[in-house]
Amino acid sequence: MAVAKPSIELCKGSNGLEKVVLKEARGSSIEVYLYGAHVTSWKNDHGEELLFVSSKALFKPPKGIRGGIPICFPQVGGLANFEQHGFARTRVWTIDQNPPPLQESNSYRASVDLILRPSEGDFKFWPHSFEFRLRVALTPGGDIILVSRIRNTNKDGKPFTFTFAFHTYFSVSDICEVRVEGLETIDYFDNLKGKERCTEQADALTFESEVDKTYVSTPNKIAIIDHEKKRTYVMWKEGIPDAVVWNPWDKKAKAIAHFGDDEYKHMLCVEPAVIEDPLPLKPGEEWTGRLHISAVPSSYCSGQLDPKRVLYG
Ligand code: TA6
Repeated sequence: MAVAKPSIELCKGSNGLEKVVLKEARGSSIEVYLYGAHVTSWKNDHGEELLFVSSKALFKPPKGIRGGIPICFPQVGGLANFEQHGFARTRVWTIDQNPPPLQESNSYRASVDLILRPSEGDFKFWPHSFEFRLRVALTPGGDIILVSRIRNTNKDGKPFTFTFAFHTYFSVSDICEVRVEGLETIDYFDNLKGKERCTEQADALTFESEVDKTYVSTPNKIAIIDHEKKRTYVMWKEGIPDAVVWNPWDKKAKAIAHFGDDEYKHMLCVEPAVIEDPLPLKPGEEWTGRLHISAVPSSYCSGQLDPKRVLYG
């Protein structure tokens, strides 16, 4: 339902978990849970859901929520003493009432700032102090903007390195009718072939089987075209060099927790990430990574809309 002016509301979501709901005047909205600073909904002016969240998603600590935009930090992937994709997505963040000013070229009226600092228990996993600030914003036109700021606050002078991802699950009508533009000719590690390094030969990514690829040093603009819905997601990223493209397909879908067997048909992960070169921070240093996604109508069929115009126009 459209609201007269933007609104920002803290309320209870699934299982009584707290969430912040951002609404814009024309009807678009975003929902972000304090648990994991996890965006679980991004709707356009018509109330259509643009992110995929599994019907089997558990909104219940200590597991992560399957879908939306999980925050992967301090590491992407799995290490022995670590939860898969790090612990940021399974911690309760707090609202940052007084965030440091953020240089922002975009204009928006509805936003919330969240912050995560490690607990005593986290030092077992990762012996470093940090402040992770996440801004979630909704523009008047219905775009979503996420800005991550990670600062090393170690008092012992120790630097640290981290890997990171906005593990974004896009909702698509039919994975077989989806193209991704902007990654052609880019090198990638094929996570299904022992991270073998390859170069993307196709002039656009299309999908007919499981894919799990980490594209490295990618362009900052990537387009995900949902042919059936005539919708293109245009992703701009800054300070985030890599991007993971993942769909589990049918066999892996059955093996994944909190994921419906057929749900792979209606989702695609395109995840802006810092993976190839873990990012070093000395005490006092801060990294900023920005992600801006818009969902635009696209009459892309048999080359009518040239997605390159979307990317480079
Ligand atoms: O980003 C792709 C990936 O690493 C896949 O290999 C798969 O593990 C996926 O993430 C899901 O991870 P999750 O921890 O959310 O189940």
